[in-house]
Amino acid sequence: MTANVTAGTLTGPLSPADTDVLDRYWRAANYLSVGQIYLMDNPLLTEELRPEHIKPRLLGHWGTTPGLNFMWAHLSRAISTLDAEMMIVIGPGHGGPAALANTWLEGSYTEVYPSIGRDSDGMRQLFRQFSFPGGVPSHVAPETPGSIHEGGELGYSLSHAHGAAFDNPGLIVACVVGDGEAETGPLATSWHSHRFLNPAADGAVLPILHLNGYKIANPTVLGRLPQAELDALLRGYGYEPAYVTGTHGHVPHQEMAATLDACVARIRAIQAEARADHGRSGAGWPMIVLRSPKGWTGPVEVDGLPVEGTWRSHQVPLAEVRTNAEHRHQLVEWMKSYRPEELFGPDGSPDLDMLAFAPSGQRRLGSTPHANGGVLLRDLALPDFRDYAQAVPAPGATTSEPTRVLGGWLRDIMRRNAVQRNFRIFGPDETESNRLTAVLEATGKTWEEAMLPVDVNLAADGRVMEILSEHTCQGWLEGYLLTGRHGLFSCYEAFIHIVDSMFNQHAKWLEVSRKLSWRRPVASLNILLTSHVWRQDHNGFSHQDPGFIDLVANKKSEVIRVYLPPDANTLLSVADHCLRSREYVNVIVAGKQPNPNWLDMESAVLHCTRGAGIWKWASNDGNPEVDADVVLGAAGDVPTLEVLAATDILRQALPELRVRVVNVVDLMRLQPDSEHPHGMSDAEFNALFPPGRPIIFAYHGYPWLIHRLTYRRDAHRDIHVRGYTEEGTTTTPFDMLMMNHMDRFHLVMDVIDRVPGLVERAGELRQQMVDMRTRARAWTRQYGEDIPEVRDWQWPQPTA
Ligand SMILES: Cc1ncc(C[n+]2csc(CCOP(=O)(O)OP(=O)(O)O)c2C)c(N)n1
Ligand SMILES: [Mg+2]
Repeated sequence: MTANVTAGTLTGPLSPADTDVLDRYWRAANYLSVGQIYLMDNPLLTEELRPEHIKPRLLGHWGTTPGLNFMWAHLSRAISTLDAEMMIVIGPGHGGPAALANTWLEGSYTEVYPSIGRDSDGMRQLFRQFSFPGGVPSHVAPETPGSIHEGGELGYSLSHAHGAAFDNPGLIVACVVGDGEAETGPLATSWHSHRFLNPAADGAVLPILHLNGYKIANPTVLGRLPQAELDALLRGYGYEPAYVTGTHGHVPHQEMAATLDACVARIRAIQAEARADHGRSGAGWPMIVLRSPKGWTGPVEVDGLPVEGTWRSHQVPLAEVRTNAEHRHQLVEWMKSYRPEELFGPDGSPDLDMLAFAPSGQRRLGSTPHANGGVLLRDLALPDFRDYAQAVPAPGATTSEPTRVLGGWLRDIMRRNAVQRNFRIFGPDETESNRLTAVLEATGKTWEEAMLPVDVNLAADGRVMEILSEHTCQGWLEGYLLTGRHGLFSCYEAFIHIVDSMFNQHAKWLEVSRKLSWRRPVASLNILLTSHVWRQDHNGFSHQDPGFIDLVANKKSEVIRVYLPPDANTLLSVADHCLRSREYVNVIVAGKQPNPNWLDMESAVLHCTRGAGIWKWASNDGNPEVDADVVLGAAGDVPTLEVLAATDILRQALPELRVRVVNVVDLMRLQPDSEHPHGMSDAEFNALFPPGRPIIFAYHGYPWLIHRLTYRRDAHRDIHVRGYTEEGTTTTPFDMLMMNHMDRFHLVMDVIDRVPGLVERAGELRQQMVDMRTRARAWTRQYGEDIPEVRDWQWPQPTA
């Protein structure tokens, strides 16, 4: 696709008057951007620029900003003239001044922040607040209207943009990709995203590769590729690239306008074709490559060194404006080169003619409701999870694969929300491996490419999104949630670490958004971790890592929740809670292997509502006059089973020992109520874990986290935690437990060692435990599986 222009000519869709409007708008946005980086007073340069008008700390990123301003001006025109619904995702989010300048110009900003008016005082405040203590961040942050993407950490723009486009058939998401950003792993894989975008039912993404040639201090790989290689690369990714390369006068405007017109027409043609017969157009999606100088229109040279068009313009091209009169002079020249007198009235208000192409109302890029997804969010229609209850005639009497049970409920959520089209499940090729297979009875796995007879469960309009890129899954889901929909990411526990940093960024986004009254709450990010550390039977050490929970626990307590349901019914109850919640990251760790059902549904709901509790049926304390000698605590399905097996041994061998079993589903309950909204008061905590007697706590993950969460409790000195201590390999489930000293025999030994006076009485039992470990280990070595008395152990069942 080529625009109807050749470099150096003025032919194209724009009349001279149109070009003038666009150019003035662009100049205004550039003026406002420079002003934000430098000035805290004298916004219209009505007085001579003096040092006290200049910010003492010059912070921000100029280099990317003029290109972003150029795009915003042209996207606004396309929205208006083509009657298009668009939103923008800005990969190089360090160009915050651009988003702020444009939202102020188009009026979106003042609507959200009425104190920053569209007049000279508002302009002064707009400038002053930028990157200023108590002001607004330098990036396209949650504070910025029209944004779902901060861009502080580079790499997620395209996956966010696609997440926004899914199930939004009328929306075009313009996505600016930095040419440096394009070198990141997450961005590199996300070029494949359009292979999962259904032109019939989804919206479109229009990538705009911002080829300004440089990063902070280096050229970019894509910027230096020979044109033919760049073109081949992008075509290989399935795009039809259009190049906008003019840099002077009216040419870039004509090129960009013609190119955008053609791209939108192309998108509409692809969609119309697909929507007419639900077929797939053979042609690639359009994309734009904007090859422009970094720091375009900024100082050409500073202190004798080239700046415009080089990496030197990345941040603040004139670094000493306050102290260096020559720099100050250059700044004035630079700002005046935009001819502010043609752009703003004497009162500082933007000239209305210049806004001729700016859309109005919710069509403005800064006002699209899609970027404030909570406004559009509708509750999911959730089937009653109790209908999926596993029968539990007695604790441990039946067995289920928890995630398989969850899959049945998820299938029916898919069905009930098929018309709303606001629920998707994401995963890196693991939905079936994680045993959520039943969802595929309700929908397919999205696939837009060729299908072969050997393929199963693929569908062009599927709602299970599988790509072998945890980054892309996470990015898609974040984009989907932030635009007002619901979803679940299911992932092998060890590999969720791949998105550690994305989780961090999303949690930060939520933390800030919560404080902004105009941002409406979005659905929580639900992460189901299964195929977890203790049951990596097919794999081994590489697949054994429960550390994501530790990372999650670092984030502000307001936005994070961690659940470790011990069985199928508790998993259903927890999942229901999570899919109803807003503004959290919920992490659920649940096994997929056959696991005893401990709680009937009524008990499960009570237990999950409490978040932690004494399992009376497993305990033999409870008489108020003779309380527990020892508390056995558990968090996680496998630890729960081991604790119960250890309890069984203790109750048989030492019937006089009073054992209390406490199970924790909601890990954050362990924290004090001053630290986490779910935290227990000290009284509640002491009621479960009475101080002064040993607490042996078996935990799913790295043991230190339990200490971290409970260090303020009176009972802390009595808590002894067993967990995963980074001992792993491909071996049997019980051998894994023995390697990490969390097996039932070791837990019994811990009890004997910790309960005062017991070691003297229970020497023989202790020795038996040592021997049992030896026998169990030897059995695995001889027979390749766990010793039957461990494998077949059951919680004692009531005799009929
Ligand atoms: C993942 C990540 N790594 C490093 C950085 C630090 N950083 C900020 S901007 C930048 C250069 C970005 O270059 P590009 O994407 O080309 O943006 P532009 O040239 O438009 O400024 C870098 C490396 C970052 N923000 N995120
Ligand atoms: Mg760049």
